[in-house]
Amino acid sequence: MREIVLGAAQMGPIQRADSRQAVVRRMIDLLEQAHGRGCTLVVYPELALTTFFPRWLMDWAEVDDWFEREMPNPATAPLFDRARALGVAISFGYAELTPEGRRFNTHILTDRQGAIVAKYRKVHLPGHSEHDPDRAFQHLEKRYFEPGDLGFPVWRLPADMGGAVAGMMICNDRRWPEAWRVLGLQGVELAILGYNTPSVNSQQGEEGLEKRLYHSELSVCAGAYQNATWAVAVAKAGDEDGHPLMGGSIIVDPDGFVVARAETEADELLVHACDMDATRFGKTTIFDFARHRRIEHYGRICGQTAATPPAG
Ligand code: CDV
Repeated sequence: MREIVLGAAQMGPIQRADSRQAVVRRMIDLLEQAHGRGCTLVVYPELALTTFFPRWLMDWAEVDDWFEREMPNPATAPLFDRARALGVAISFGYAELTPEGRRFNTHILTDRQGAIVAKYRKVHLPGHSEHDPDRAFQHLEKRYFEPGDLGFPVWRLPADMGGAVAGMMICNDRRWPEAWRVLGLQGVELAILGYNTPSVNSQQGEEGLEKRLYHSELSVCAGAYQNATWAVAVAKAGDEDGHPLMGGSIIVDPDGFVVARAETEADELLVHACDMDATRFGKTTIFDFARHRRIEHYGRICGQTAATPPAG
């Protein structure tokens, strides 16, 4: 058995005025709970260190305060130190400002010795880049971030993490089967994902929380099943300065079943022992890609963006 005892560390809301230090203390609390329950990897949400700031239209001078220039840094070092001391790998999202001045929505993964072994930059940025008066609230990810430039890589984790093949996505990526399949084509066994999803659709207020939770879960369960991979999807949830984010964090098995689900919109830990060998059956039967994929018919997937229905 190649096992990862996986902790999904859902986080409750982070207010605009909360310091990184206060947030890191909460992350360390979750880490210690996870260690107490035997976890070898703990996954935190997208933009785990701050409020979901893309809801605010800000002066550029203020924007960079929400970004990290290095990782780890003085605010996050205590989390890395504690994770290293406990022998627990961690994965979390943050806003990255590169030395060249580029801004990305980023997620990293460490090994159990606290070294960063993997970095992903969000590819599918939702929202808009200018103030949109028709929305109930703003979602300015296209303003503050560039689309990720690293693609969807996977990484072979060390033996003390089951030698698992891990990949990462961030939030909106989970709704795109292309992202899952690119990971699937590299043999992914654990798909790691964090999210900040408003409880309300800014363009369709009547949509309702139930439908939004369903779409999130549907996407993750389908992606896991169709690529025969474990998946973990971790929310930042609750009311951030009057803006509600949904919970619904889940761990999903390679058959697409939810094996653990959050019940609150607060800091909450889910734990499940994930056997990476449980991915083998799906990968060698119905989703044996080498035998069954028909790439001669998939050209449109990479050849066009917009749908082109026939004239009529
Ligand atoms: N942070 C996100 O990417 N949120 C989106 C919003 C736009 C719904 C999501 O897909 O959940």
